[in-house]
Amino acid sequence: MDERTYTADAEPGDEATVAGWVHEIRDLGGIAFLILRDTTGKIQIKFEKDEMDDDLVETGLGVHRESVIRVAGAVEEEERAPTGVEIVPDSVEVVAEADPELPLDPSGKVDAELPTRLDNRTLDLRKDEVKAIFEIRAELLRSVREAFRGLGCTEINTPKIVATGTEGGTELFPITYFGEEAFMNQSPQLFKQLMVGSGLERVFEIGPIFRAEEHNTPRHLNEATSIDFESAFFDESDAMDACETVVRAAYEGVAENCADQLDALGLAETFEVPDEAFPRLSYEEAIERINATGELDEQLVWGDDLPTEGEHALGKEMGQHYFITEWPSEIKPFYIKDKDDGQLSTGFDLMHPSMELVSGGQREHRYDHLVDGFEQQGLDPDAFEYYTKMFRYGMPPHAGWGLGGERLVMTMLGLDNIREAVLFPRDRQRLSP
Ligand code: ATP
Ligand code: AMO
Repeated sequence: MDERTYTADAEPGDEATVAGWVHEIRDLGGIAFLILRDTTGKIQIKFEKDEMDDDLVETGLGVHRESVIRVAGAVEEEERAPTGVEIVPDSVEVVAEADPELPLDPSGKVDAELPTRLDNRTLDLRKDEVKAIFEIRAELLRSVREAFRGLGCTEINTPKIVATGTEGGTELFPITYFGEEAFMNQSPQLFKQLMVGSGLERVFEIGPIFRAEEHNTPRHLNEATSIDFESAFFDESDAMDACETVVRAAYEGVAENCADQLDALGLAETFEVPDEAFPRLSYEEAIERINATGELDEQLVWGDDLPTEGEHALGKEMGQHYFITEWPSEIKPFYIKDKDDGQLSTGFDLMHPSMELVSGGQREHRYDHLVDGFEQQGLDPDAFEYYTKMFRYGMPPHAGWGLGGERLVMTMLGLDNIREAVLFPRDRQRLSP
């Protein structure tokens, strides 16, 4: 068992045994300081050379930076120490020696490029500002789960190895499954829909999605974390309400419980929980407003998808999260229900000023319309029989959405690359570690 004293818990007057990483050694001659780091912070170990056993001084000061050591001694108050206390050691034990040459400098004094950092994530996460991202990510997911619980959802897990894709055929990763062609799932879409017709009715899933995205961009991953929601008897407006609740809860959780991490990222002063309701803009209004900014070379026309520059131009104007609703049916997937069976769909996106965060909508729950939709999208309904069949046995009207977990972290913290929000990102160049 872990019987050490965490550095943050060491109180003057205590006898403490601390263990952690050698952050820094400062040798001033007769006196030397070793700064020891653990997950809770740092503590100063003082070596007074003339007054201490030579072996102890030699072990403590001879160890390479980033080695793991265990130190036992008396905790004393010391104003000049970085945290106001220091340890005068009785014993120093080297638990795991580090090589003298490190591939990156966890003290952050020497900058490293992102690929070097991703190749050496263990060392990279010894830096407070990098560790903070993943502590915030964990808190965000915890808050999101709690919000879903407040909405009366059941958490589900659906298969990641599947027989068919749903979000467009080109982005699938094929695999071989006992001699048969199979794919890594792009979205829990069809499975979560099947669950609203089950006894569960309202569900969420937080899990990986796999997309063979061709492009290499700062906001796409080939393996991402999707936060999915689906509820029976919801329309798109109810789904947007739930989406707003969950996104706001993520911000609130981080604001409440991650003060130190926000501080490490330099965000303590600027971090804000979105307080206003997210405006809902129709697709038509959105393209009109983008055209009016004059930032695009070519004017958008009805039916165009929003180009990245268009999203940015509109995002700058909106200055906060906002929904785009009433998308043309023709550019939304087959499972999205049309509004009054017309040209407009119930599909919506939630936008952050810098990028899309969420897609969702009310779903087509009528069997005949659903099967027609497959054919119109060039998909073979027979391949999806496991799904369509259930729409013949009592499938209620329903709605839901999918939120990109890494994009939520990225936009919340103003990270400039989505890879910063993943421990071991998968992209076109990166399959290991
Ligand atoms: P020398 O043997 O070289 O004369 P010394 O043991 O007399 O060194 P000090 O003069 O006590 O060393 O301290 C050297 C430097 O370390 C000074 O700048 C002092 O302010 C700083 N210092 C001393 N003790 C501490 C401490 N416990 N925490 C932080 N800084 C300290
Ligand atoms: P969509 O394909 O828009 O919708 O995905 C939903 C959200 O997931 C995130 N996302 C990604 N994040 C990082 N890298 C990627 N390659 C990536 N692809 C998607 C985005 C996006 O907004 N089934 C629907 C959701 C639904 O209707 O419920 C779907 O998957 O933040």
